[in-house]
Amino acid sequence: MRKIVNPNPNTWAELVKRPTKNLEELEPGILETFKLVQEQGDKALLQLAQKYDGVQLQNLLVIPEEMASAEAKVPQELKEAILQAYSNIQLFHTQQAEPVRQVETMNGVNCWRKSVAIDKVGLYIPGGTAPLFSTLLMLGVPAHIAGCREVVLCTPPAKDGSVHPAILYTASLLGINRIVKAGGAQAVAAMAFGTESVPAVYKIFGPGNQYVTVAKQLVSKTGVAIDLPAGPSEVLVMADESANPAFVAADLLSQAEHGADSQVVLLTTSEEVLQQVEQELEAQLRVLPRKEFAAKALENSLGIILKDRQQMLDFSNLYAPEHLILSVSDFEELMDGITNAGSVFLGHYSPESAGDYASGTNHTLPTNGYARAYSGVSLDSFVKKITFQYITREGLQHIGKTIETMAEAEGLEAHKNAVSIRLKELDRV
Ligand code: HSO
Ligand code: ZN
Repeated sequence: MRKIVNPNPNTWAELVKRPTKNLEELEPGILETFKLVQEQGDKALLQLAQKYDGVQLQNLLVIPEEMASAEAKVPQELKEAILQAYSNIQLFHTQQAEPVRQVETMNGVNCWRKSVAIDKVGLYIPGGTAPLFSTLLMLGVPAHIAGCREVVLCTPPAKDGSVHPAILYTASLLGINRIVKAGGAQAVAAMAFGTESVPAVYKIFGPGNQYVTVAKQLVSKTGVAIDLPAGPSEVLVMADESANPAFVAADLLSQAEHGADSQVVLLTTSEEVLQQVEQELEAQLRVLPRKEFAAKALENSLGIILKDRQQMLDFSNLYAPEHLILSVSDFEELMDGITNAGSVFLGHYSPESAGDYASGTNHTLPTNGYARAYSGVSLDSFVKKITFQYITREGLQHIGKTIETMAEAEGLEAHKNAVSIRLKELDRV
């Protein structure tokens, strides 16, 4: 962890920059993959599973027998945990539904807005070093509440052609029955363009490696929506003297273990706190199974001493962390000053892991400073909001003149006429 003491505020803009990678060089290969999937559909997916996942698949889609046997492989304790998390996430996201409110802006001019599910969505769940069935809950629960008619799930198969049982168990809870054994850019292509087995969807969700990220960006240029511009995970912790250094170190490591490119930041006003956290980091890191990733991530990470709480808040708002933990005694005084963050964890007993798994909030969040302008995934991400209006005869008589005047001033005669022609008819009767 790079230690920085009282950095001059005019250096902050540099400090909050994430270590970025240039991913443009991946584009040609990904476009090749797209072409293959567009031309050969399922056949391309099977071929690419062989090439990238090292597996000769018997079937591209998970079959009911695989679903049934997965259920038996998930330990009871894990099932119960998944059910508890499901229930909390469901409760929190159900409350996000927006009621239809009809507004009469003028006499006889009625406007309202209605949320309508995105008909077809695609969820990508990475395989690789960790089977993120928790991410499937975070995407599948709001998709289910929104009422998306077609939900496809793509996830790369293991070497033996299987999909992790916890992913299949979670999918069955969510009623997702089209599970495609495909990963990487080819999975994104399949969901964007469609194949014999994979319906083309309107929006693609989910994290992934660099290939998946670039593939999502590329298909988004063709009119398929994507959830968020994804980047490596990050957490920023503000800690004061009341913080427990072991807790703080554990929180920092919980993000650092995601990957070598994760970034964690500690802000404190106390030299002593920083020192103690550093000691704890060392001790806890040593025994972590994923210590290689975490150690690499810590190399890109920052421990910063600032003058006071206001500076901590200002720095954090500039950084716009995906996750923000306030390990301070008076978080109530700080929390209203937070303007940029994906998800916030208050006090000493709200670890980020709670939001990652089970408290109810969503863990698909804006990284890389996108929290300045983007929100995390929520029920809103799975619906479009359609506006309606109904204008009565009297309504048009009330509002007509305003429209005519504005249309005329913009030089748009046909617009004006669409009102005038009706007003004339109303005058006649
Ligand atoms: N912290 C990750 C989500 C996750 N953590 C899944 C554990 N499993 C999102 O930034
Ligand atoms: Zn996490």
